[in-house]
Amino acid sequence: MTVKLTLPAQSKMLSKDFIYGVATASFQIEGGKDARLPCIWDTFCNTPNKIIDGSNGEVACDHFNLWQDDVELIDSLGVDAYRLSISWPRVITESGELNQAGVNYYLNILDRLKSKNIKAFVTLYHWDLPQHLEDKGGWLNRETAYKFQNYADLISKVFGDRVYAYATLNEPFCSAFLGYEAGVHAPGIVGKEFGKKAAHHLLLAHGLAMQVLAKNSPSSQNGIVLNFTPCYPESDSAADIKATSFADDYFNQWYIKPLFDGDYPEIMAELPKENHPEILEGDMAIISHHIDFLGVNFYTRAIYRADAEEHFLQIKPPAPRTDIGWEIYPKAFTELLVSLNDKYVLPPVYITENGAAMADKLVDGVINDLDRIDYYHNHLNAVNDAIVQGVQVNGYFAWSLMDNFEWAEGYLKRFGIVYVDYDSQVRTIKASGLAYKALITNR
Ligand code: IFM
Repeated sequence: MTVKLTLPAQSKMLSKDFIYGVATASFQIEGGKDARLPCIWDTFCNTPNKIIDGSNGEVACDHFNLWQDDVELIDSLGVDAYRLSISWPRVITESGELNQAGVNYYLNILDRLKSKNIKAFVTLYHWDLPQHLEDKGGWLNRETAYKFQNYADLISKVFGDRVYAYATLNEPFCSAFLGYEAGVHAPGIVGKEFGKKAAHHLLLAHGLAMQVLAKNSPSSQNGIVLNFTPCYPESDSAADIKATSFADDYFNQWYIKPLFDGDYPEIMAELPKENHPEILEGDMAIISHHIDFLGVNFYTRAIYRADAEEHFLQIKPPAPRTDIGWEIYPKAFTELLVSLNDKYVLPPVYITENGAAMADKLVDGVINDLDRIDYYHNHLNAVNDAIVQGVQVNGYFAWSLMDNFEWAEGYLKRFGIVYVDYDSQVRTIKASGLAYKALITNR
C-alpha cells in the first residue's frame, strides 16, 4: 500500500501549471436551508425510505455558517483551485429574479477565494433543482431549460470576473437516469420513458446556458462536467461485447456525443418510441455549442453481460471495492480518457472529480486513511498515463474536500480528504489530505 502520492519525475502533473483542487457541492455541504427556497432533494429526503440513514441536507457540514473557516481550510491544503456549486434555489426567486442575500453569500466566498489566489470553478447545477420548478414537471418540462438559462444569465452577470471556470451541469446522467428513470435520486421518478426526455432537456439547458456564459463571461473557461463509468464485457463473447457497447451508449456516450457530434448514439433506433426525447429543430445545434473544457468525473468501471430480456445486465463489481461498493480499477481511468480523446475532438480536460469512500476511523484525533491514499496514488498515475498517451488534461480535483451528504447514502459514506464530525462540525485533515497537500506543495 502506498503511503505517499507520487508521480514520475518528468510528469506534466508536477508542473506548476497543472491545476490541483478540491471539490464540493452546495446541497452536500451547505445546510442553511431556511435561507433558500426548497429544492427537490429536500422533498426527497422528507419522503420515507429514500435516504438510507433517514438524514437530510438541512445542516449538512454547516458550510453556510462555517464558510470562512472552510476557505481557510482549503487554503491550508495548498490547492490552486476550489470547485463549488451554486444553489439555484438560494440565488433565484420563484419569479426568476436574483435573491440578493443568496447572491451575497457566494460573492463573499468568491471574493475570499480570489484574495487567496484560489481559482473558483463554479458549477451552476449540481442537482438541487428548485422544488417549484419540479412542481411544473422539472426536467421533463422543456421550459425548465429556459429557466436555467435565465439563472445562468443573471448569476454570471453579477459574478463578473470572480470565476475562473463555469460548468453548466454536473453529471447530467445522474440527474436524468438516477432521478427520472431509476428513481433512486430526487425527484424519484421511475420509468424508462422518462430518462432520455429529462436528459434532452438537461443538455438543452446546458447549451442555452453556454450561450449566455459565452456572452457574459468570455474570459472564463466555460464547459460542462460529465461522469463516466466505463463499460467492460464479462467475457469476449460477441453477445457480451454487444451488450456492453449498448450500455456504454446508454449511460456514457448519450451525454457526450451530442456535445461534440450534435447527435445521440445510434441505439436510439433500438429504443421504443415512447422512450425517445422530443427533439425540436435547432436543439442539437444549441446542445453542441463550443465548450472551452470538458470536466470528467471518474470513480469506477462497470462489467456487463448479455441478457435475454434487457439489452445488458451489470454484474456485481469484483473486489477490491471501496466502502460504497465500487470496484477500484484505475486502468479504466486511463482507458476512458484515451478512448474519449480518440472518439471526439476534445477541448482541454479537467478531472473535476475523483476519489473514494472509505470506512474511516478517527483514532486519537488522526485518520490514517492509507487505503484512500493508495486510491489517489493509483488514479493520479492513471491520469498521468493518459497524458503520456496524448490526452490534454489541465487539472485534477479531489472529491471531496470534506465528508458530506452522500445523496441516497446520507452521511454513511465518507469521501472527504478532511474528516467531519457531524455533531461538533470539527474538521480534521485526514492522512490523504496531508498527502495531497504534500504532492501539491512539493511541485
Ligand atoms: O458525491 C457525489 C457527487 O455529488 C457527484 N459525483 C459523485 C460523488 C460520489 O458519489
